[in-house]
Amino acid sequence: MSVVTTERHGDVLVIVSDNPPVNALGAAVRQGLVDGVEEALGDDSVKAVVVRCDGRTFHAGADITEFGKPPQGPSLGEALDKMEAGDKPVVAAIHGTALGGGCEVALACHYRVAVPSAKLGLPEVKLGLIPGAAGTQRLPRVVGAKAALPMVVIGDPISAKKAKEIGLVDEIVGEDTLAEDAIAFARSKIGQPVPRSSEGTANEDGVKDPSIFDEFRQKNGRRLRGFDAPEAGIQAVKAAGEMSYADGVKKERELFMQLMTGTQSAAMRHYFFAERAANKIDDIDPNIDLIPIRKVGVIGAGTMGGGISMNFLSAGIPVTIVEMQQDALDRGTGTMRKNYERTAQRGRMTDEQVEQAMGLLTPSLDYADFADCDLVIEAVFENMDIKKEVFAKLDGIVKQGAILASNTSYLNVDEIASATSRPEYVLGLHFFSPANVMKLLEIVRGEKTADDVLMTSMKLAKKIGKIAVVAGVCPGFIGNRMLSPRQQQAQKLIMEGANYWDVDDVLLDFGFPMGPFQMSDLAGLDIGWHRDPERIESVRDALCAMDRRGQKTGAGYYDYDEARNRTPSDDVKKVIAEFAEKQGIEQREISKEEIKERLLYPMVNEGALILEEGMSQRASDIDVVWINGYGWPLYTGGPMFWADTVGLDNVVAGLEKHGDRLGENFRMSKLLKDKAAAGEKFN
Ligand code: T1G
Repeated sequence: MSVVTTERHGDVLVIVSDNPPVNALGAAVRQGLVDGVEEALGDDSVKAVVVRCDGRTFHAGADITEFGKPPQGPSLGEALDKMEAGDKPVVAAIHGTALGGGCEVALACHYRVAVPSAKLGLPEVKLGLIPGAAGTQRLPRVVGAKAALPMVVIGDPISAKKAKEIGLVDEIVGEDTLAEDAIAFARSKIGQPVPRSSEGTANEDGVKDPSIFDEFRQKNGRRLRGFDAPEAGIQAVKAAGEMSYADGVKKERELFMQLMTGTQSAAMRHYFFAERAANKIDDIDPNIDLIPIRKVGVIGAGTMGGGISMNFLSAGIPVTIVEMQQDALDRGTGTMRKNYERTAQRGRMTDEQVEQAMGLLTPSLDYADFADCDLVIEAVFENMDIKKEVFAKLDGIVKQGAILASNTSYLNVDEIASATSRPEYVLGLHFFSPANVMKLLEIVRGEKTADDVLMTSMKLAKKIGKIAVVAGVCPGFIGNRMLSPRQQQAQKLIMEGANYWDVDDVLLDFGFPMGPFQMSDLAGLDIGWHRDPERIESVRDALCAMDRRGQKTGAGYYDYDEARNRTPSDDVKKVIAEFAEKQGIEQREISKEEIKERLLYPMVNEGALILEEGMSQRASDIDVVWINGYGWPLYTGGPMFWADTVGLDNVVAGLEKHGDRLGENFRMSKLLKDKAAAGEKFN
């Protein structure tokens, strides 16, 4: 059965694609579109054409699984040129998400109609690419360079309403009458000259005011730092105003191919599939019956408890939140309301949505109110005794069959489960702070955690908008366990003479949002400090005693000006040197290359240990954790994909070269060594 068929409705020919799950524009679909257009143009009784899709969405892009393989059948560009060149009106009938190549199909049509819920976008930049089928040349000619820039360079989709406003969509039709409305629209255009996007002139706005391109670069500099595709996107949109259509398409192709053959796009396409693979639990039937989660309980209304609660409230799931003291409870619920109101002020939520969310919250001082919850999450102090006490109490109150979850960031979930009579219903749900913002969720699978409990949690994670990864029970699970060797090396490096600002700069230049010493200054050096200025047992104690407690005191590791710009401090460098001397550590010059290897290679090794111990299902899950939880730069694909691009043999050689500097408890992963020796990769 062909993935593309045609239907006659009087003098209108409808070309229908049905290529689940998202009508990706694979070779068969492209061929089908060409055949459909040729049928329409070759039949005089056909006066107009509609292009539409069955299933959940209009074409959602090129078939990413085809990338990197030899191209087959007609290219999308060829198919679209054929579609646009005819004199019979071609109408795109859009529902779902017309993305990437899908949006380019719509642009090659002479008209576009969409249902109200439809979205249109060019997200190629999120795959390290730019549109490759003339999207960067047609879009500006239809909507102008200014409106095209964010679509091409940021890659977020826009609503059908917004698309109509900027002229990308000609008409919004009935949500349930797309097929017939599109045919009627096409019929209404019979006999009129067809408007071709490639002949549009809206792109002149970028010619009249070329400053829009630099303004766009400035405005988005931070979020685009390190990525190659955004700049290519800007150049392609600019070319649409400066070159003929044909030359602009050539320019786009040249930029596209540079990106397609680059590491960044390979990394970001890896991540696209890695994020989706993380949802899959290899040894559990995906169709297992789930536990209905109608009501959630959260213990603790502090930063974590409040943030965790907001995830469920925003997804329309009622939450009962319990604190020990009324003032702590009031403070917590007040903070949640303030967070929502701030989101509403930014226009990302309406006031009634704020009331709706807060209306689902039941504050309480009594554990008994947890009795009918289907899931209870504790976010209390990170102390095993306290956690076990809480779980034992919950076990006696919460109905049988409910899930009891700990938000612990490194404690042993099996030990916590042992405090209950229902270890099958216990697991870890490790949210990252701020819990209502950070996408990552580590789902910690206890030894006894039941399959339906685990799968329910994974599905629930997606429902509350989290990117979840299953982790095994080990100290720090996946993320924090790999952070630990990096932190240890950072401390060792500065004691051996490395400049602490070089350590930060190496991670900044690699693409992290900031380095460990900047991070400490931001968080405050006095977190967890014993507060006795006479007791100086670490560099941090010394700095706190000097009142250098971080940005909030204007100085920490760095000196800060009123704009919080950081400057390295010789005083701090001296404090570190004195400590090193006291510990008899010989200081030396340390290169940025050595710093980078000693910060990142031990992380890769720890990731390999996690894999060989079965604490993570797959290497790509580790990439998902680090990209979403710790700011590992997306354009390198995550620690394990990055190690593959470095070469595992080079990683092993680097670790062996640094030998005992990696610390006495460093243990080389056998999996890493074996893969390196066999010339294999993690992914
Ligand atoms: N190609 C191949 N498979 C795709 C795909 C695609 N473009 N999009 C989704 N899938 C698979 C996905 O792997 C998953 O598979 C299933 O479909 C459901 O996806 C020439 C070069 C459309 C918003 O970047 O953003 O066009 O896990 O779980 O949450 O200029 O998928 O079930 O086996 O994400 O409802 C540009 C990518 C490509 C859009 C739906 N297009 N897709 O989200 O479902 S480059 C994109 C999405 C391009 C042209 C250039 C989302 C979605 P499985 P899902 P969802």
